[in-house]
Amino acid sequence: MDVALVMGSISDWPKIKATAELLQKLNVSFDKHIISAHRMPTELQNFASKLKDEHYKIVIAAAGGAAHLPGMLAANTTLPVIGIPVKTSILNGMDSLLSIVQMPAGVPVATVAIGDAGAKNAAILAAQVIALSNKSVEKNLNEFRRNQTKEAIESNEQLK
Ligand code: RP5
Repeated sequence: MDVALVMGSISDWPKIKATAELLQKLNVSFDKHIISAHRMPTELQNFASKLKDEHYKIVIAAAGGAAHLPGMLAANTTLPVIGIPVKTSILNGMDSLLSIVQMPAGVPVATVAIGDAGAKNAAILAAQVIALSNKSVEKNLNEFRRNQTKEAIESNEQLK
């Protein structure tokens, strides 16, 4: 698998289904895991330390609230980690965003936006990394961009 798509809880899954759908559309290989930073700390460390041996190339990690999952995965691997701040009901995901983005120097997490745009951009960003060494994913990404541009141009029609 190229991408490990990790979430902190099954409650995150509906909010990042768009990530999985877009990875699938771009033909990026991935698998899904639930690993809670707080409820499964030992499992998290074991999982992160084996990622390279299992030939993953990049990690996408989604978490909400005190969202320590992306940062703790990043602390235990040198694979690039993309963090998705899950929108929470109490603080609207600002808690998740600040928990994920404000990493100490030395352990980066590439943090995307809260909500659907972030969920989709995580997949696209991961695909862009994979495309550096995968011509077929590069082709799919170029086609995705072309379609997106075409749809935006065509949306002018709706103003008429
Ligand atoms: C985080 O706590 C998860 O990523 C989730 O967004 C949040 C709430 O988890 P549940 O209580 O719904 O399992 O670890």
